[in-house]
Amino acid sequence: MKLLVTGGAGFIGSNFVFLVLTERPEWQITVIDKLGYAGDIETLDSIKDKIQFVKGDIVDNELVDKLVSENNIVVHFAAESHNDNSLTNPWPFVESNIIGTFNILEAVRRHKKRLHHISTDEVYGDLELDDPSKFTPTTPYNPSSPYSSTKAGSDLLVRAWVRSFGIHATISNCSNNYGPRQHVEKFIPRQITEILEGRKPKLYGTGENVRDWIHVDDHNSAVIAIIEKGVSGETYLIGANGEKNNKSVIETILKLMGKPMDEYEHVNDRPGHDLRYAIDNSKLTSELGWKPKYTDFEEGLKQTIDWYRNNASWWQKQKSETESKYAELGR
Ligand code: NAD
Ligand code: TDX
Repeated sequence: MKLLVTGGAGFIGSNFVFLVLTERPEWQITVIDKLGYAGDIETLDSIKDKIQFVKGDIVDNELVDKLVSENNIVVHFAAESHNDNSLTNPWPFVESNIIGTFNILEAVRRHKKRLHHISTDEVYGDLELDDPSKFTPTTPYNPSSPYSSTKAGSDLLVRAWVRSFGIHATISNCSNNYGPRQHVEKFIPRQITEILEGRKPKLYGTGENVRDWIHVDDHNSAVIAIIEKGVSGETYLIGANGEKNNKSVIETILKLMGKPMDEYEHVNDRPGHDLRYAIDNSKLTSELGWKPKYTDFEEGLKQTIDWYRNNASWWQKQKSETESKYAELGR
């Protein structure tokens, strides 16, 4: 099995590479990553002899064509991934998420390779807090932000290439990931590193917004299951029944870090802020027999906090630029 992993120097892609090297050591991995602000080559330093790394942009059609032709399956993580950034500067999202995915699809079609496309539950829009339903693979698309709409666009391209050109592709839409090596712009690492730097966590709006948290290794073990057992043309929703509101997540982080649970600030809300996401994972569990390992959120958070405590040199490079961007937005 020869895998081309796009975005493998980012959060989920790098954790995927580490997991595959442990669980499927016989698979060969080539990573393509443009090493944008969220990609860090140092993340892959300890495994650099076990993979091939190519610094490059998926918008570069010729490079994508060559790399796809040399591998059997593309596992496509590369994307601009942060909602807040998409609200200040949407163009890179259109470029990487839509044009980049188009290039990959065309190369997969030309060379008759397989694609697994990584996407998000945000393509479905949001749910009311008291809505008993969850997102399923047939929920209509209704994205809210430039980020989620470009991810929705990329999913629809994949579906069209399956139907019109018969390419061999699967899609997964996962809920919010947490774990080691996540950029400090994201909610959980931002709060952990604010506390480690002696400042208070920052809660958008009232904090009643709900996210369905899953450990990154559980997301990636589901991706391995889909690569091995998934049916071409199908969409799989990945989630681990981890619904929590943002206020309670901040309180738990404060508690685990030995701080008073009310020691956080309310900051400006995100425009168009989605209220709630929730995944029905029954297709994945029943058809592919997948189960999450991290069923205790506090335990997973504790390990994540320890990782940030022990790896300050990894995240400190990102921190001041990220916080200056937030300061301009009053967030
Ligand atoms: P990330 O921002 O940490 O990493 C993205 C990586 O892609 C970076 O290394 C970046 O340099 C690279 N990249 C971006 N544009 C590129 C381009 N044009 N060419 C080459 N490389 C490029 O993001 P992440 O959180 O690891 O997300 C990975 C994927 O998972 C994305 O597709 C995202 O939509 C999806 N996803 C994320 C979550 C989450 O909670 N973070 C949940 C569900 C789905
Ligand atoms: O400082 C903060 N305070 C805060 O209250 C930040 C950074 C966020 N928030 C809130 C906004 C969201 O309700 O926390 C929640 C999570 O925020 P993000 O980490 O920015 O994630 P979200 O917008 O939910 O999107 C994430 O999950 C789905 C990923 O960034 C996406 O790539 C993925 O598709």
